[in-house]
Amino acid sequence: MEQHIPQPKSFGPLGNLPQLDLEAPVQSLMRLAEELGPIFRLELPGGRKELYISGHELVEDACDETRFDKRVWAPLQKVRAFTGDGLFTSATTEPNWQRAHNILLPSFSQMAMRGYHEMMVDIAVQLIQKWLRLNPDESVEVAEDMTRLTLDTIGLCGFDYRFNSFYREQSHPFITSMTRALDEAMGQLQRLNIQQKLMVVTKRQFQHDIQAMYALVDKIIAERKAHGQASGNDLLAHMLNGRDPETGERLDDENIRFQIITFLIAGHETTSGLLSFALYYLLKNPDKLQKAYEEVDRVLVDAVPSYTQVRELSYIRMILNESLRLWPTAPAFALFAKEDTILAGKYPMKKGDSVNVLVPIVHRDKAVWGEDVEAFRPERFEDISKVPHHAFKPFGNGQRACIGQQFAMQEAVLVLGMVLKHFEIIDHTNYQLKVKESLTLKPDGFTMRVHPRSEQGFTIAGVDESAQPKQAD
Ligand code: FDE
Repeated sequence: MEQHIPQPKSFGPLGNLPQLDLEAPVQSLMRLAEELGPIFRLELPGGRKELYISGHELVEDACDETRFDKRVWAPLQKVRAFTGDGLFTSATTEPNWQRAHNILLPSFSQMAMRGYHEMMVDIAVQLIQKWLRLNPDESVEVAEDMTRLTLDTIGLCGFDYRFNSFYREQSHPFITSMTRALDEAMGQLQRLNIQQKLMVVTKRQFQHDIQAMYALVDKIIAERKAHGQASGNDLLAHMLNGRDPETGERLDDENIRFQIITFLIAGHETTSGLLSFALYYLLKNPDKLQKAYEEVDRVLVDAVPSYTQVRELSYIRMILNESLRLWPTAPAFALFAKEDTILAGKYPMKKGDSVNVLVPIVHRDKAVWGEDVEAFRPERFEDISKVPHHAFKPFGNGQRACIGQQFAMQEAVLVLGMVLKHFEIIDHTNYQLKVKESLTLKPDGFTMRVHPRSEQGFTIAGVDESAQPKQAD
């Protein structure tokens, strides 16, 4: 029998727009879900109707890849202006999605992570050194420094390019353009068509930012080609040399440009938010912080961690998973029905109809996670076989799930481990969580203090020395 789908009161041509806080749309959707339940509908300007789901049964059914596929939903459509048919913003049926997926999958396997380790350490050491040099009364802007770190990491591991963010007060010009373009893409979503047409200056800026991003990326590609394509073992080398094992085809230069921009966007905001939330939760949960200190002191016995040691930091990994449960930094994804179907045996959907998954609410479904969903309890992830994976989707779903998942986790475990090894972290402002939204989520205005934990073994000089590559070539 057809079921009723709740919808809040709507306001003429604006529809339900007044119910959305434009600065924090995901958090308004979360509140609506708490009010209206696991499925609800909104009407947005321009006749757009959107369905939002957040109950584990509905989400599990919509994650059935035989009946549903990823929809490049409205925000991603806007981002396409500069990421084209790159992995994130292409439909599964576009030829370049499968091609790039096949070519790039090996670069993101767990095995490939060993190859990135030295580069990840290189950047992590820069963060540690910066913090070691702070005076005791200075504080750290957590999300800002984590963004420096994650951007530099994907730049170095991906393209052998150094953004050198720790040596700049202002963002690298590429990031200024990228951030402004992302903001503009999100802004366009909320404007009516007529408003959009009038925003001449904004449109010109948008075009300028896109061209600036292309220019840097095209230069990186051209330089690599000039040095012989085979050089390097990073993502760019794989993009230039790789052939689709199914068809033998390569990626063309335009698509490589889109992929590079995609990885720079996808690979830094999300991971930086993850690290920031994890630090926030540790500050607010001293018993978990204590457990984490014990683990890093036991496992990280050298000044600089080895790849194997990072793999052994299992409690740190649980902390990161629990942070992703409470605040999945990529908070929503969309799916469409490939044929007419009935969602969870209750809600008829026509071919092409879609649903938006509200991940932070799925992650708070008491039916699967228990009554204490708001509690930060990394122990939920202790026994991997007991994790309700169908209700844990911080990396999206199926073949369209995050290709960078291992990369992000490897990097985040390494960095959080090193931070805790070196510093006592201090909540000197008694920070109250405020979540800032762009395409991703992060704690807004979050600062903390860091005090070096020990003099011996990991002074700046010690870090410096062991961070040098073992052999120079
Ligand atoms: C993807 C992704 C996703 C899905 C989305 C949709 O569905 O729409 C998600 C949810 C995610 N991702 C999430 C995340 C989180 C974190 C921390 C991350 N992520 C990270 C990273 C890093 C890197 C490099 C990346 N990431 C990347 C990526 C890509 C490329 C993609 C697309 C894929 C396909 O194929 O589709 C993603 N990622 Fe992520």
